[in-house]
Amino acid sequence: MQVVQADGQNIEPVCVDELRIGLAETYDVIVTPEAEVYTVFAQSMDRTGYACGTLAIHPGMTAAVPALDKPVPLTMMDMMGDMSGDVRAHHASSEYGANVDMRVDMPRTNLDDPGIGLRNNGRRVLTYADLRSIGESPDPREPGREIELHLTGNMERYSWSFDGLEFGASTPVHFRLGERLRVILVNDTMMTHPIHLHGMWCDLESPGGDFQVRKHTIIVQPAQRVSFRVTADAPGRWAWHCHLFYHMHAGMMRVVVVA
Ligand SMILES: [Cu+2]
Repeated sequence: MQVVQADGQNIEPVCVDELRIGLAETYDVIVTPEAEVYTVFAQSMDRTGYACGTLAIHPGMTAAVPALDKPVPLTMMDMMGDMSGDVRAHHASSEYGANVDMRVDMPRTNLDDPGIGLRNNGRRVLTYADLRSIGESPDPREPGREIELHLTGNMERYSWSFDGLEFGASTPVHFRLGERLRVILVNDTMMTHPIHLHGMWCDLESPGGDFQVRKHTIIVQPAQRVSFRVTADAPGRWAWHCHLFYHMHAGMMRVVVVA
């Protein structure tokens, strides 16, 4: 597959065998058939089920359907981050409470990780390091300030939150209309969260802080730190949340006010 768009935005084409799609993410791919019939196969991340379709030159043709991959346990990197790295996280005081059962002190910043269950599987798997918007940064201004939020939870209580504050206990995040700011997300949990910002684009940065790709939903892997730039060009109140419904509903949601 040649991936040509991410979240509806043109990217430098990249060829892969497989890609992970977080809830709300979209990818557009071009397939150039070399055989007459293919199975397009999509398995859930927990490997309990799949959907598949057939791409063929004539109706009624079928191709082999692969077996589900085996579930893979988390690694130390998924729980501890990068212990040899030099990025240290600072945790808000609200992260020290019953809503949070885990904090990552040394998050990893690598974007070239295909994620849990997709590492070293013999296939060419898309990673965020492969995604490059075509052209220059849509807003070349340097960010005027930074906002850091941590993705938090307590697995046993099934509580999910930002900075340890469930939605009902939180206050809005304020963006100033017209500003360019940097948002840093640190995942203090062992789950993979697709974080969706309404109303404005997220311009994902490389680990070195260079503009890489424009998206509206950014997967944050366990123990990972990502940063992106936002141009606050949409006045109003916007939802910002994990797109896994069970997480959003349990509290991993904030209101962003742009004014
Ligand atoms: Cu989530």
